[in-house]
Amino acid sequence: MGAVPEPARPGYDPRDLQVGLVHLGAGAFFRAHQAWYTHQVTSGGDHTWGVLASSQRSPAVTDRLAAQDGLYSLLVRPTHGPPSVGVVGVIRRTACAAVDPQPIIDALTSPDVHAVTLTVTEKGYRLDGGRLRLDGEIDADLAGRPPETVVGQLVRGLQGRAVHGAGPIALISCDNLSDNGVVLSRLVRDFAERLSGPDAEVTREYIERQTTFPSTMVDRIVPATADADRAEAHRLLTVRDDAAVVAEPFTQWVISDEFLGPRPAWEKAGATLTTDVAGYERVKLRLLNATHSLIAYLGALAGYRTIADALADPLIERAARTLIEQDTIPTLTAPDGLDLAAYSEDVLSRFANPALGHRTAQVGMDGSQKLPQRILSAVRERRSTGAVPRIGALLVAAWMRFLLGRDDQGGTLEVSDPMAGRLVQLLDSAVPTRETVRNVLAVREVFCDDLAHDDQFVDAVTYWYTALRDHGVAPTLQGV
Ligand code: CS2
Repeated sequence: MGAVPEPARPGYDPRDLQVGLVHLGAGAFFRAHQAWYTHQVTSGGDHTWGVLASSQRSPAVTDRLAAQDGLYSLLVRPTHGPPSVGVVGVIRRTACAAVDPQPIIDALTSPDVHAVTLTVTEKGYRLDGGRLRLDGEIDADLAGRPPETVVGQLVRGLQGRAVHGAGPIALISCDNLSDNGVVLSRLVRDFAERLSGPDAEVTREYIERQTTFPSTMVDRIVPATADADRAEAHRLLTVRDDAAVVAEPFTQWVISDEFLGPRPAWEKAGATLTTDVAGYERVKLRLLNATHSLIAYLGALAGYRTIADALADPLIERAARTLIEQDTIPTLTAPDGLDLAAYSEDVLSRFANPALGHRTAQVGMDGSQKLPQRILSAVRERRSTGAVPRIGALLVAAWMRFLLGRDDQGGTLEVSDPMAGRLVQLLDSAVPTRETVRNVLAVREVFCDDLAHDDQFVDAVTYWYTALRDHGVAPTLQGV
């Protein structure tokens, strides 16, 4: 560290840190969010929260971090004024599950480790209707191979803790899922129930008595790092950083206070420890994430590359505001007296930050995994009062058009979704439009069993889908 210039050093010596946390999913979001909070706690003098950061599939990020002794910089880009940079040193070890999960299991088993945070994205949970999707991968993990699934890795770690008496642990989901802690606890239990062998019972008992699953709401806009960001970090730091991440200034972390053992004092870094995470999570998913997805799909179809450019289009802005006012705010109860209208305004001004360069294609990815918690539960709640959530239907229709991979000018859209193949086949079929829409709404993994049978909702989605296809985004939005 001695030769590294001043701005490129954290205010503590990373070599002093003991590993007390494991993180699964060492992508940009983790480095700009959870690791940043832990960095603040560490800067305050508590050196017991070094992190083992792991990736699931590709070792690209963890290799880059390892080559820099875990150090990386966080570039913060405000709407106005110059960016700032800070160096984070809490990542002390790295591992990639696809290469070798053993270091992750070993760390999970260590008595010095007291919590695990997860940002493995919606699809990393392998959900099927809120339960664990029992497929060949899970079977193989259960049969005892080095675990390749997230839940398999966690349960193997818990098994090690149970056998070695390693003390309690908190497993903290930080993905954009409603009731993410409850979801994770169900998945872990679904896996553990199927364990066999001499440690199975003691593992299940350990899960019941010594494992907690705090739910969380996480919020920070973290676009994929671009070359311009790396160049800016280089300029500010005076050293090159291949693992730099970029974020907006805003950050929020609400955590359910369910810990049986020690935890980092994340509240000293601004996190909120509370008993009402579900209320915050619902507000964030419906007011921020649903609106983000709407802007992303409409924007991409209209030919806008970034969220800020898309939102600068008055027609798209109006659609976003109408979604909030008519379809999502009416489904929400504000936690702790939060002002929902003011919250929504803040969200829109964060989206408008042009310095972030947040791509519509990035927010548009994995729609099949995101729409259920962002908009479909709100759609159901509106339908149960008899209302037809028009802009909610527009969001679903715009996502369907986006999946076909062409914008209004015929340009190619970058589509990435684990269910794209199957959905595009349904969308490309020769049946009448209303049937096409109904067939997509009948995909149970996304829409459950109800929405395809709701004629008014099918009509609403068909209306927007037809308008987007026949006229494009701008003329369609005149009708919002
Ligand atoms: C975005 C989120 O990519 C997306 O789907 O909506 O990553 C969003 O930027 C974060 O949830 C903000 O906290």
